[in-house]
Amino acid sequence: MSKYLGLDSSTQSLSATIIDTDTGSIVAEDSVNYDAHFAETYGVDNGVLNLGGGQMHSPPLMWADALDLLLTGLRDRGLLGQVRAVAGSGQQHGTVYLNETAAPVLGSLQASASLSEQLKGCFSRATAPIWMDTSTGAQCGQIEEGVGGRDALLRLTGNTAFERFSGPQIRKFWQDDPEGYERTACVCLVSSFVASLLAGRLVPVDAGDASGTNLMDIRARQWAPAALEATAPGLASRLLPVAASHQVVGPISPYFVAKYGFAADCQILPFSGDNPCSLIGMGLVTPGQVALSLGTSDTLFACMAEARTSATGEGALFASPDGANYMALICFLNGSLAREAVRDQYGLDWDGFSAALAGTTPGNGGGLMLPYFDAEIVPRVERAGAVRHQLDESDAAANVRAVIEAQALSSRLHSEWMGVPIQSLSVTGGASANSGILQVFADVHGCPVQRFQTPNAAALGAALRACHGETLARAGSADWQQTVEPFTRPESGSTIEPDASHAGTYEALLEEYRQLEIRHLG
Ligand code: ADP
Ligand code: XUL
Repeated sequence: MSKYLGLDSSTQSLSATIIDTDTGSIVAEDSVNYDAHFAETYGVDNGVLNLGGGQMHSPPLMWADALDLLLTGLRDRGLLGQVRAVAGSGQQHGTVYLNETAAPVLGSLQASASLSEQLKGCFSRATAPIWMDTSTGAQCGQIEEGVGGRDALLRLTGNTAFERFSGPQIRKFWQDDPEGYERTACVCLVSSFVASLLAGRLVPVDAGDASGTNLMDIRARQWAPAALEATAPGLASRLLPVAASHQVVGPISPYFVAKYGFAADCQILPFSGDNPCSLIGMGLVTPGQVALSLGTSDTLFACMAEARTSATGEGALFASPDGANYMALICFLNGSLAREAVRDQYGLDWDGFSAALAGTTPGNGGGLMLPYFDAEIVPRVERAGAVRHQLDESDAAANVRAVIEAQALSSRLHSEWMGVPIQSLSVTGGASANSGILQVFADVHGCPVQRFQTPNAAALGAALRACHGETLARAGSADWQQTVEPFTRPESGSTIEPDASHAGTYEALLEEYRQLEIRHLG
């Protein structure tokens, strides 16, 4: 019996993955969609309340109701009694504001009532701002200034101030509703709020999710006093100390034992953010391992040994929940957006697109494109507009190659700051079905590319964290690579090796691309 439960409290749903580490298999996956069950009760649309002025919130009581509902379904399938430990993932950055009654209520939950019935008096703010909130621009500037500038905050916390991050949300609450802030005994993140329900007491934030607050010293993995002071008065007393991600918190609350049949000694671990959990769920526990999701946008996840930052604050830096490493998260907005723009401009389907790629040569005869079909996040480009350099717009095939080479070159160029040579690239997402695209990424990065599938990397990563932490506590040691390996194998036969004969071409093209970007973006 070695079953572990990973929960993922995301923007639109709460999901569960149960793994069996004896057989190396996923034994259950389940999900509760918020709109489907709670749109009427809580008024959410896509899980969110749009309060106007860029304020995007969610009701924490809805997350508690979803937990009761999800566990009811798993209990009825007889799946919970053998679970040794639970860990979880939460959408990053969102903040939950609890008053002083929260701790005692959590400590005396009764199985005869629901979580939301018992918790409804425990909030000093009815709703929680989440990562989609863009109302905190002014606070970002104030926090950066408060710690000595943008670069100072970047060095200290690993990130410049982002509107969606927790610190700016907290500062805005203090400014807009000082009395509400005064009534706040504890500020949780989404992750630590759900963990607290399960443990029946206030559970600290782990270092992975704390990295998304603009409040943590990224190297010390502790709250940074200068950042707390720049954010809101008395904030230190409203936060529990940052927890080590692997440190077991204690047994599950008796509420869940009585109601859902968990074993009384089932252990709870601190939850982490969805991106840090996904890093683990994709098996990235060794520096230099990188995953690339080729979806609507292209998102690169990397495991790195040191807390490096890009000089311009490109990408986000989080502590890895593996306890030792760090993760970089880099979002290239123009992923499938740009690939589809080219495909459609030339009236192709994906087969025609692939044929065009196959019929052109690496380096594209020097024809380059800056693929900003939409405003871009990395590098920062405010205004949409693709740029062609020595590239004939009427030549469909050359434009197909140009957009793919641009994306591969850009992913290499804008991950140089990590200072980690990319050893392997695991790709997922819709466009990973296209072997021609993957060959270009392999050649440009000079490393093997392999396809992998993880239905819910965040929930799987949480379950793997539960296994690792519980094993460490029980047996005294646990190995990360061994823990993740059975669950994160690439699709067999999917590895694409780089073609060494193109290495020189792409080294030269990388420099040309760099210069082209500098000329256009300064
Ligand atoms: P998201 O989860 O961001 O919505 P997906 O990972 O599901 O996106 O990817 C969907 C995208 O995959 C589609 O929009 C399409 O552009 C792309 N796609 C699907 N098949 C191919 C293919 N053969 N070649 C290139 N791109 C493809
Ligand atoms: C990352 C981010 C989102 C949220 C929700 O910085 O804002 O990915 O974690 O998924």
